[in-house]
Amino acid sequence: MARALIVIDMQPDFCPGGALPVAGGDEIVGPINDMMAEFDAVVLTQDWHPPGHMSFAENHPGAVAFSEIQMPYGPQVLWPAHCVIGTAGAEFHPNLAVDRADLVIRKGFRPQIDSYSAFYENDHQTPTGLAGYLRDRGLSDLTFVGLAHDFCVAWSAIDAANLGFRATVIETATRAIDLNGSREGARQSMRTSGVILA
Ligand code: VGL
Ligand code: ZN
Repeated sequence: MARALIVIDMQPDFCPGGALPVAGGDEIVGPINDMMAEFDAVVLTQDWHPPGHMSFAENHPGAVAFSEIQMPYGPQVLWPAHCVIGTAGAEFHPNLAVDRADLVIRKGFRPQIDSYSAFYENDHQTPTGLAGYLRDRGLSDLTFVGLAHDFCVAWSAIDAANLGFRATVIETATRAIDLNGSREGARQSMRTSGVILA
C-alpha cells in the first residue's frame, strides 16, 4: 500500500504574523520536512483565493470576521482576507521543503465557494481532482499534517476516509484555529469517519 504525505496549507498567512494566524503554525515546518522522506509521495495544498472571495468578511458589508453565514452550499465562517492569489502570504512557508513535493494542489480559487478540503469544495460535490491523482498512482494510505487542524486538515482527512483511503492525522504536526470548540468537534468528527488520530 503506497503512502502519501498530504501537507495542508503551510503558508505564511496561517503562521504567526500572517493574515489568519494559527498559534504555533510555524513550529511544525521542521517536523513536516523531516517526515517527507518516509513517504512514497508528497502532496502540498495551497489555499488560493481571489481578492473578492466570498469567504472573506470584507466582501460582506457589515459582517464581522469569524461570524458564520449561510451560503447556498451551507454554513460558512467568514474569515479575514487571507491567501490572496499573488501575495506573499499565499506562498509556501519559506522553510518548507517544496522541492520534495510531487504535486501542488490549489483550492479556493472560485469566488463563490470556499474549499477547506483538498478533495472537494465546501459544497462536498465539486472535486479538486486529488482523489483521481492519488488513485492513478496507487497511493491509498494517506497521512495528513499542516494547517489548520480543525478546518482544512480535518475536512481533508474526513473526505479521504469517506472516499475509501486509509487516513491518518499526525496531530503533533498540526495546529488548530480552535474557533468555539472547533478543535474537539473536528477530532470527534474525524474519529466518527474512521480517521486515525496519531
Ligand atoms: C483554512 C480557513 C480558511 C485552513 C483555510 O487552511 O484551515 N481555514 N481557509
Ligand atoms: Zn481560505
